[in-house]
Amino acid sequence: MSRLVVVSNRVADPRKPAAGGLAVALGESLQQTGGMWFGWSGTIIEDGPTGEGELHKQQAGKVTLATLDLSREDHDSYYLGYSNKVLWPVFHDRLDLANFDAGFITGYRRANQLFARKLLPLLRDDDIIWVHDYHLIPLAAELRAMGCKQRIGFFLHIPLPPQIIMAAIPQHEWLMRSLFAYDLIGFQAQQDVQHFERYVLNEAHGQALGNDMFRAWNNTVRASAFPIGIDVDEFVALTHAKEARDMYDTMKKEYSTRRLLLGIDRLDYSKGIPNRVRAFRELLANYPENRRSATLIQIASPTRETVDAYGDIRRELESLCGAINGDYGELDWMPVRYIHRMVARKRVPGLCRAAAVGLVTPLRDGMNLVAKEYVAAQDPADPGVLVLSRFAGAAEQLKEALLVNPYDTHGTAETIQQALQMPLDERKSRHQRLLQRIREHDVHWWRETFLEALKEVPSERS
Ligand code: ADQ
Repeated sequence: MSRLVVVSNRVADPRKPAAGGLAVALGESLQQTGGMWFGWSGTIIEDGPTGEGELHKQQAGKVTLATLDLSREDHDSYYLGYSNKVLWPVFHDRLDLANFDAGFITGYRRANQLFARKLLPLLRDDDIIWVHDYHLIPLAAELRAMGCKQRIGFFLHIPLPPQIIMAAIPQHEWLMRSLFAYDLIGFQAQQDVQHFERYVLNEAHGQALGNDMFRAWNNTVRASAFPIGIDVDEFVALTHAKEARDMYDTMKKEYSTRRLLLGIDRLDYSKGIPNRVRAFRELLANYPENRRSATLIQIASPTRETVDAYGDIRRELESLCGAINGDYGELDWMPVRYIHRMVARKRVPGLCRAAAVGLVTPLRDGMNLVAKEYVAAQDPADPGVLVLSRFAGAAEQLKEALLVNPYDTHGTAETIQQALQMPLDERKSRHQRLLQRIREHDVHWWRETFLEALKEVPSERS
């Protein structure tokens, strides 16, 4: 059996239970065949030379963790710069937030070359390599330039933007050409594959060969949708464990006469949190029966705080929540509880189960796992309702959720009201179908289907 090599910006120790669903899924796969997980160590060397970084190797059961330090300059231009000030905003359709500083692309290339140079000597001939996410788009091209012939797959966790938005990135052609150094590209949604196809046909003047095979720049690649899922069994088990039950009991007691609406996100501008809060304000304004009753709990964990756009979204949200609480709050009721912190993973299912409405309303999202976690945590006998943005990848699958356009404040408020009033029978039948869908396409399905496809895709190199 060939060895699996996973490459991602960050590396997690698969033996540690706290790591999230994705880390568990990849770790599990690595444990099965024995494997290697390669990425940045998380350490930044102040004044370190650019394009250099010490390699650390550590054994975690059957898995080798191989990690690299990065110099401050490489980290800031590759990670904070090109990854998070160019690729993240543009791939989420936010050209207005992109900063095309010329130094960023230099650092991004340099860091990817460094990754390739350090990874190459660790590889065996029959390894299967699986690269993750936008930080590492050019990694296969760099490896190929150094003679690497192994199969390499790539999974993009965020959306691929439409051709016309992609084309705004000064290096768009180089990025797309780099993707053709892989054997298989996995996207979250069918829509991403369509965006890829449009780009290949219209911008690269390539061909769609059928069966998800594409040809451009003298290379052929397969590009398909592999929607990521959660570990449903693990999440259901977590829901019944003590921490989650305690959380559920506390919430039910505290809000015994009230209806809870819940949002859990990283505090990222792509998640549409201010739009959600505005829709909630409209709900209170238009349907006064919800005052003193419906309560929005918004948990937003800090993320990428050194990037300016993240400070701006934080200030916007704080002022919005303050204004609603000022306008509608009573001595014994605050409409919004905004918590700028991470909730312990084991408590998340309890919170989800206590909420009558799950609000997952990103302006753009590759998939969104919270939507699936919310469904998994519900009591099938009395489930809550998922309100889901049509712009999340998850909307292609979760058709029984109430889909909204998060830019449409009025429409979203109307849909929240519909969710709050939905009869039990309808809630149950929608939930049953949703649960079935997330079970059919769980994280194990995602990993196995991707790796199977990577092994089978015709490759011109090996
Ligand atoms: P993210 O943008 O991080 O991931 P998401 O899919 O929602 O988004 O996953 C977040 C995970 O972190 C979930 O498991 C959630 O429970 C947890 N989480 C988020 N905020 C939290 C908080 N405040 N407290 C505790 N836990 C919190 C990227 C893409 C997504 C894609 C995933 C996986 O942007 O579209 O679904 O990768 O591919």
